Amino acid sequence: MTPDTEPTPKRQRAEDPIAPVSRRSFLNNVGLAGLGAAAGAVLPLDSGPSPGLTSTAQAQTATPPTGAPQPQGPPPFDYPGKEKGLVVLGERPLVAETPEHLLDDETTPISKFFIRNNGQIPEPAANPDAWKLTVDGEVNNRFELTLAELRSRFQPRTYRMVLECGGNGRSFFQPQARGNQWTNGGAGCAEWTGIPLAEVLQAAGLKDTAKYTAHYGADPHLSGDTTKESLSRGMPIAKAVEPHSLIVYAMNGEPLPNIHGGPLRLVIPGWPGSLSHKWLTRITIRDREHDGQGMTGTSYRVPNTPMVPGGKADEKDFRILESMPVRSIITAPANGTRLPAGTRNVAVRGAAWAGDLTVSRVDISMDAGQTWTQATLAPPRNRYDWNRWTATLQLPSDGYYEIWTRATDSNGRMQPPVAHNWNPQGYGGNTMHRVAVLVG
Ligand SMILES: Nc1nc2c(c(=O)[nH]1)N[C@H]1C(S)=C(S)[C@@H](COP(=O)(O)O)O[C@H]1N2
Ligand SMILES: [Mo]
Repeated sequence: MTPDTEPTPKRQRAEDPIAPVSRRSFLNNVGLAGLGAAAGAVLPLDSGPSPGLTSTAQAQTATPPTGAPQPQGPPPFDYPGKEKGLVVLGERPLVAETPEHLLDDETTPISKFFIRNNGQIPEPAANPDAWKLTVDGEVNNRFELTLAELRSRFQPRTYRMVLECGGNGRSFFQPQARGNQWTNGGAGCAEWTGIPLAEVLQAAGLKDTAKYTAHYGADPHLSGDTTKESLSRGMPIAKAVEPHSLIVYAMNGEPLPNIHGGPLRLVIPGWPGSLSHKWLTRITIRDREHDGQGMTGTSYRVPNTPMVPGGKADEKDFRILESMPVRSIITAPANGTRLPAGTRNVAVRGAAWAGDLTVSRVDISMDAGQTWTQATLAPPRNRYDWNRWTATLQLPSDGYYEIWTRATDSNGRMQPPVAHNWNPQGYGGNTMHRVAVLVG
């Protein structure tokens, strides 16, 4: 099995009575449960959601009529140090996403940060300082450094940067794409402290033949087969030597937690999270593109020529997914919020980011995109930080509203209303995010 290709169980979320439809809707399940509890009886129910643009209210078919048992919210996530509100997308390997409303902090706390594993979670290192990293392949001086040596030989940097799973937004594709059904919560923005990979590669001395990296870590394959890698991805040298590509040992000022790859991981911002190798033990420099677990077939690849949704993939026409597409999320109000009658001004907050690019603007709408209000962007702290944004919406009356957000990147590309460029493993699903609110 290749990463992100694990067969998708029909119902990955126990609380999701009409999984295929509601997962593809714009609702996240927490919000859905919230509306169900707060306002289910007054929301219109529609049994025939149209493909593509399903209105948030139609997605409420998940809510049985009054009198029938109301759907329960997702079972609380039970993992040491993690918020109960994270939503489990898979238990083996452990994958959990952060509902958009839990991404309301400027810096995502560790307790709310999403989790994505392809293999088993290794035991925490007994002696983190003695953790060894090997750099070999197309280098003049193959070397092995402990974490303690790494810290003493090189000068650390701290940047706040978005880490985003390559499959973030996958659940918005129709027909359903293979893999974990992320809504928008396969992303977070933490402060990462580490050593620029460029400096370590410079110390190793890249040969003229150096073209591509290959990453290896200590997490056992899900099957327990020691000859197999859970994941082994790589990138062109040009990306590896960007100043923000870090070998990280601290997250939000704390030693990197085991679940996030501690004691040592890569953080390669802007590109699929799978490059940010956890439990990092070895970087091999290659003279050609890497062919490890997650590099071939349709894994982390998108078609050059738009294909028929659900059709057969011609793998020869696929290229490696590099920079992630522009995305914005509404982090407040939470989906399903009920506001007091008479509320006319609604403060809306969120975040936006754009892979290697920057965000040029964010607009929000409360009338299904007929009119848009431009949000105010806070400047990012550093490259690859997200933009926090705020806006105030004026509502003409009480009633049911959907708030939509769309960001535009520095190349003028805007988030589409529907997931675009379907591909078998559902990369690049960056539809506008929508939340439902009820006033009165
Ligand atoms: N060793 C190892 N590193 C890994 C993975 C993995 O399965 N094994 N998953 C990758 C993927 S697909 C993502 S999106 C990120 C998730 O990082 P997080 O769990 O710290 O949020 O880690 C990446 N690094
Ligand atoms: Mo990922």
